Amino acid sequence: MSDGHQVHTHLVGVEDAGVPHEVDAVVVGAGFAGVYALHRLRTLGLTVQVLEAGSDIGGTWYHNRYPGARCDIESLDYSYSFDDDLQQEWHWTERYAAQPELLRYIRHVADRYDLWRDIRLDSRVDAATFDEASSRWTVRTEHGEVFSARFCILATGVLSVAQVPDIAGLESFQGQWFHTGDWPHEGVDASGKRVGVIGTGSSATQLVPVVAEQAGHLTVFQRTANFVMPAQNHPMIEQVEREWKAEYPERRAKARVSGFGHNQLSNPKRAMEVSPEERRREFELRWQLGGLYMMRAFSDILVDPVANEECAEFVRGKIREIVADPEVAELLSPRGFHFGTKRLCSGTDYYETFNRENVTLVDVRTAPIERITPTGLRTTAAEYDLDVLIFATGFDAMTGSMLKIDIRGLDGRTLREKWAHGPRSYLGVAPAGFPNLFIVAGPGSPSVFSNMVNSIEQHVEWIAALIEHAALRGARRVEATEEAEQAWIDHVNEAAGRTLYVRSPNSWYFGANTPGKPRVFMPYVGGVGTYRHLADDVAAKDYEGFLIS
Ligand code: NA7
Repeated sequence: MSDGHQVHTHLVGVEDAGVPHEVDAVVVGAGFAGVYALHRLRTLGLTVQVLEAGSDIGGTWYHNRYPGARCDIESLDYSYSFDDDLQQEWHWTERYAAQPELLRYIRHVADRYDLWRDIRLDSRVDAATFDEASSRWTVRTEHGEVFSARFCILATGVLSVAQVPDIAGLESFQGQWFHTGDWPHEGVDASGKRVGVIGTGSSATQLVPVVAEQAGHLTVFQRTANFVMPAQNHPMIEQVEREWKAEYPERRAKARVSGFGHNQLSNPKRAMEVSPEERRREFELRWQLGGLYMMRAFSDILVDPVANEECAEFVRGKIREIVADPEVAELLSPRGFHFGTKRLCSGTDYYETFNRENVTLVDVRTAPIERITPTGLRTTAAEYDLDVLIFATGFDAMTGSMLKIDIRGLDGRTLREKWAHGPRSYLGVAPAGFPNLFIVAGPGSPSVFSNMVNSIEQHVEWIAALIEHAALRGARRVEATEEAEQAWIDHVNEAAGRTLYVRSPNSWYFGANTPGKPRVFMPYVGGVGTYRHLADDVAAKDYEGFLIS
């Protein structure tokens, strides 16, 4: 592994400050999206500067280092497809790669395609302004570096702004506290300690079983029980890898036109058209396949409340089978929202962990957290002494990373003003009023409803093609129209309206976990294949809905 990137990570010297570096495109963020955007735009002959806030590339897989962190899409799917040599050469050691392996992979990609020299680390972007006279973006970092670029590409990630809830007394806590999305590099020694975890989403459900093994005692503070599928993770099976790699062209093609951008088996049948025995068999099969496969047990799981409840009850039955104490099993059983409408979790031994002597589940819905104390945490019902407190409390999802930047488009209007009532953009890619600005895999696109790497590749390639198209026409400005944007928003809402998501608005898909955020359903649920088709159709019609001048 080359460490060549360090050569390019210098903080700007005083002599650089304020003098714009001219490039064709600035890419903000060096996760999977930013790294590929750099590679792709470079192949067009563009000069590109990637600006990354973190001290390494990897985005999500750089920051989320908590024990147990791994992806919930099989790695043979959750990986770049743009170069067959890359996908043939790389060997994943597990069915679902853990965070360190994903980080190694993305660093390997940067090495392999000589990307480090155009990536600046420790360079958080805090402002981007469109200049109408030159049709260029001026992008500033927190250190005062200034870049002038024709195009600005936001590859800032959808789950990258960690949220610590505003609970009174945190500053008084004498133990150590951490957020899963900002985990210390040296790790956290929980051995023998009294550990508390707040939250029971994807991060917590991966972390809890691992920490339970080390901690003296672990207390899990649960506000909402989630559906947690067994990941059924295991070391990579040689034959699976061989077959998958032999079939890569077909498998990638299938993923691109599928609903969610991967190769998971979808059952086209409706749940209630089959017998109770067949339904149970199918749910059981999905439980054994593990991870997110349950979402595709029947075609109407996310549409028909009756089908959905059948699935939910099957999972609750599993919880009752696994968890020895019936009261704990009931507390762990999700109720009050439809299966899958809060992000489905995929973990290993999550429910089993609550059979351990050193693990306690505390319901903070009926007895909410009152405050953090110097020695631990107090709910309205009891006090808990803790040495370590872990916030697995999620992110300001989908828009947070963009709205942290002072982005100004036409007439000095900020993105924050434009998105005051929820994110708006054409195809989830281009906000009207912000020429030459593109968003990768953000709100209004399949994004978190898909295999992110697949959606990232689709977006980056589509954006690159649009930039190339503009360049061939000698254009300096590419801009979505308000009408096209509105029609797209209508379509996004109409697609969501056909599903059960809109009936369970208490999720980060709606921004419900972030105080003061507008409650708007953000991702596009029409399907990855449909989205690709619609985006390609726009391109085929000479980028209908864009003004290119
Ligand atoms: P999530 O899925 O947003 O989960 C956060 C959890 O933290 C969830 O259980 C919340 O309960 C809980 N939470 C948040 N604030 C509080 C307070 N104040 N008190 C008690 N409990 C709280 O974040 P993750 O990091 O697990 O996962 C994010 C995504 O990453 C995931 O969906 C995957 O796509 C990958 P709530 O449900 O709001 O009642």
